[in-house]
Amino acid sequence: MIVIQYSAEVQAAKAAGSAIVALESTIITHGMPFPQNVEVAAQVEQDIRDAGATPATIAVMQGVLHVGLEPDQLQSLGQAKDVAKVSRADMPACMAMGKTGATTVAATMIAARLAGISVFATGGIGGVHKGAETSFDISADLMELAQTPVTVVAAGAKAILDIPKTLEILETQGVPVISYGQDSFPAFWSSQSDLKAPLRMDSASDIARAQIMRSAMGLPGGQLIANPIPREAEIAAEVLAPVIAQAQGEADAQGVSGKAVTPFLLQRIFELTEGRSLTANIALVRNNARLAAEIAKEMVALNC
Ligand code: PSU
Ligand code: MN
Repeated sequence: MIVIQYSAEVQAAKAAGSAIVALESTIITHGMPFPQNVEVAAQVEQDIRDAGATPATIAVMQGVLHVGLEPDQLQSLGQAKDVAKVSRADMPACMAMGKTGATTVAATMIAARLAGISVFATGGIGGVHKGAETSFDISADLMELAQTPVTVVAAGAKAILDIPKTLEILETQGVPVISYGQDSFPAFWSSQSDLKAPLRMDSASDIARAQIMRSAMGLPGGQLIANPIPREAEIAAEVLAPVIAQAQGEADAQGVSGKAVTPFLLQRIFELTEGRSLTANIALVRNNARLAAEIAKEMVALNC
């Protein structure tokens, strides 16, 4: 039997049937350095509360699936060393063996579904890595979107990924990819890319209706909402391209592979941009949290 440990506020929100937004924990343990990781995680939770919803940060701690972390739990996770990064393949093993693991987008979606939460905010999703034609490195996040009914709000996908191939896999898997408020698919640190998103929506209520329609038609899976970074926080694609190329070159030269690739690239880009990438990352996660809260409130309104 799965024991889910809810935080006090998530427990109360579930009892009241009010809006809840799931948050992942890999971004805390592998995506940002301490202490900014804990500060940002707490800030993002507060943004969701300020928008009228309840945050549920998800992680496995000593084998227990936590949906919503108390402040001291968030602190200890943010400082813990050698926390595993758990995705669909490793989450059950992590729980069965009583270990601690930070959840990726895929694992967070699985936990959200188990907890009855249908909206989730993050920074960027995993995708198809550059060179995937030889490495076969394609994130399990993409297949999760095809099978687990959770709407995921992200700022598009990072330019460390092969974005055209990422969009192709999502299309093949039947995942709706919806840009919010613009035609182009946003590129994480930059609000625009030269790729058009397959779908565009301009309101949280349309996004909520589309997810509900998908489920009503018996189609499994969620939706990817690509929410552009606020203009004032973006970094131009031309500035980032050489930085990404350098980080990718170092990863290849050092033989970094598998699940270590994304954290390695993020860390190197942080260093090479002297922290600017992190400032942008924080702005876009907060922006995604606010939109996710609006979608979650619309879902509650439509479902009753
Ligand atoms: N992309 C980011 N920041 C992140 C991640 C992805 O811009 O922190 C994390 C997310 O948790 C995502 C995971 O689900 O990396 C994808 O890892 P992989 O490519 O190994 O599936
Ligand atoms: Mn991978």
